Amino acid sequence: MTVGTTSRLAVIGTAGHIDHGKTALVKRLTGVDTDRLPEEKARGISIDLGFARLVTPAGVQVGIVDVPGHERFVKNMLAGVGGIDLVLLVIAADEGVMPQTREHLAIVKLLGVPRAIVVLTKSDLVEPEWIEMVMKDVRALLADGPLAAAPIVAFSSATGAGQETLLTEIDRALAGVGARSGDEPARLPVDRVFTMEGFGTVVTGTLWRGHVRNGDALQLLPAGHDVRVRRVQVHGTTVEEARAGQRTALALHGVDREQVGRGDWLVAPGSLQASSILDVRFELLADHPKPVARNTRVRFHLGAAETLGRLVLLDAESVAPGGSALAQLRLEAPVVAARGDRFVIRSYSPSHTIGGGAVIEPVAQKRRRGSGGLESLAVHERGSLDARLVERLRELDRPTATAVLARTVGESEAVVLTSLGRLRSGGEAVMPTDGRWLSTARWTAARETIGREVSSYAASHPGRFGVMKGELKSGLKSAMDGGLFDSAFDALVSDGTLVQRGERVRPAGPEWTPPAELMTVLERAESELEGAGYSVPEAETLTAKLGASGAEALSLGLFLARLVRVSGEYTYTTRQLDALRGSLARYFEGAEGLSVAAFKELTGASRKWAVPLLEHCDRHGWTMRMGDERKKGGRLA
Ligand SMILES: Nc1nc2c(ncn2[C@@H]2O[C@H](COP(=O)(O)OP(=O)(O)OP(=O)(O)O)[C@@H](O)[C@H]2O)c(=O)[nH]1
Ligand SMILES: [Mg+2]
Repeated sequence: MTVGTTSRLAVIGTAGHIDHGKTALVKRLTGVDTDRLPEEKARGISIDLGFARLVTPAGVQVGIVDVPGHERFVKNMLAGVGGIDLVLLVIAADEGVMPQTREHLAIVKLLGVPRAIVVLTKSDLVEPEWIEMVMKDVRALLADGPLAAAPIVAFSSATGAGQETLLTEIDRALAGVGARSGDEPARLPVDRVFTMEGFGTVVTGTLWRGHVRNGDALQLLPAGHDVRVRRVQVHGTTVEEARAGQRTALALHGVDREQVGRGDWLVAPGSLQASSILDVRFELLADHPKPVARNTRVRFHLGAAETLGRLVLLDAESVAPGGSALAQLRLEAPVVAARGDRFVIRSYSPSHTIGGGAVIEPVAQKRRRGSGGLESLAVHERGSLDARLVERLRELDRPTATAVLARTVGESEAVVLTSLGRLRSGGEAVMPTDGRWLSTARWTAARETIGREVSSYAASHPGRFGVMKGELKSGLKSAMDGGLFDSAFDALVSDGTLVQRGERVRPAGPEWTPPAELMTVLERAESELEGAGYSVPEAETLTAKLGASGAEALSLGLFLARLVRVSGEYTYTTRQLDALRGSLARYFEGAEGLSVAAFKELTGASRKWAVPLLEHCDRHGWTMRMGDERKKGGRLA
């Protein structure tokens, strides 16, 4: 069998009560007995998922997932029906509608399986009038639901009666299956894991989204392992690429058999994030016997995963049968979800399906009841993409990449980018740094806060050009994110609102001139230093001599580059160092090497000053240390 790019592919799942003939039906259609476990053979029932392939008369390559009907294995059934295109709801004509017929039907509806065919099996065991009656029951069961128009086919695995009609109906149903978008990030729920000679760990599942190629890097969630695809199979054939909607087997490099299990996800790296807390819309089944309380222990089913946890209602004390509520799922282990994912909720013990719903926030924070924020959740649930993005930007306190925004609102990057462009034109969003977005409100507030801080510093420190950037940033640490500070600061400087000189920054406006009194003190400092030759006084002595504004004047001198700090202890005037540089240049005109002794002679300073001065000369490339001597440095013109 070859799977060409033009082949049409689809996934079909069975559903229905135990012993109603699902596995016999699959065998009749495909020749494959999907009950392969010894225990399944011994007990004559299906326990786990079974897989088979079928090519329909119209040439559609179909992967069939056969599920168990036993009420104890609904968990396994749930692992198989996610992502299918068509369900065959199997009802034995002799028994009619039974408990798991109802439960499986409820699950299929909760998960939003888009197409169904009802197959009345064992038609050979009953009279035609009886079949008519069962059909009526089925019509009543499906009435008013999304599957009300599903065809009903009488069928017998024993005689083959109805087989042609069934295949015709399958082709008719699958004719409506469009190619799923392959452009989105890949996402595959793992429903089976095994090892294969020569290929190591192999996982299978229905590819929900995107495409997977040989050699692709993927992420295994929730554990977070990085893996590489070393072989791709679709419907049993090795291919270059698997696309959304196909039964896919992937041989993986980078994980052992023990590190992968049913319920895990393979996703495009970075496209989804695991979380134990989700915000959801919860719907209680209409035939549930009683309301569900505010805080209920439940089993959460999404993809092929079952996770225990609590369902906490957010906007109601309880939900009545047929009703719904905003709710938070607080789970005992992280799960991998996307906005809009459909899920199923089962009771904890005894376990049976009670409802389900759709994910609103796949990665949520614990919400306290009555703490508000439900309006925002409502926007995320039902709002337009623009509205949801505005809401998301409002919640984010730093410029955020388009890809991250796309992930958190559960839409493709291209669509999100278009919407952001619209929001920018409308003045609701800004892109302060390339490819990162922020709400206009946060952006304006950040700029104003920085501007205010810079102005107030300048006003209270007239002797300084302005505040140091680092000091400003750390002072605002609790008020704004570091990334936001950097972008807002850069923008303020580049648009001329702030003026930066070195590390200091002040508001634009009249030219800054240092106060005259301070300049006088600085001039006194200069003459103190120059009066001492190269044997300048130590920092503390100098400051003490200058009086109260001594330290301030020295720091002004450094900022104006009239003073230079040579070491922790010694500061010189720029003029002194220029002169030193000149003497060195002249010295090297007549000599190759400079010893410490010669330097002492040149400067008239003792070792205490000579050593830090020489080190300063080394640092500036005026001299170059070679053993005990200095050579002429490259920067000494
Ligand atoms: N006479 C008759 N027997 C059938 C037909 N379909 C299934 N059976 C029998 O019914 C029994 C159960 O069939 P299965 O196909 O295993 O039922 P199932 O729905 O897969 O059961 P689970 O997977 O355990 O839920 C078997 O003994 C089958 O031989 C049919 O069309 N006619
Ligand atoms: Mg079976």
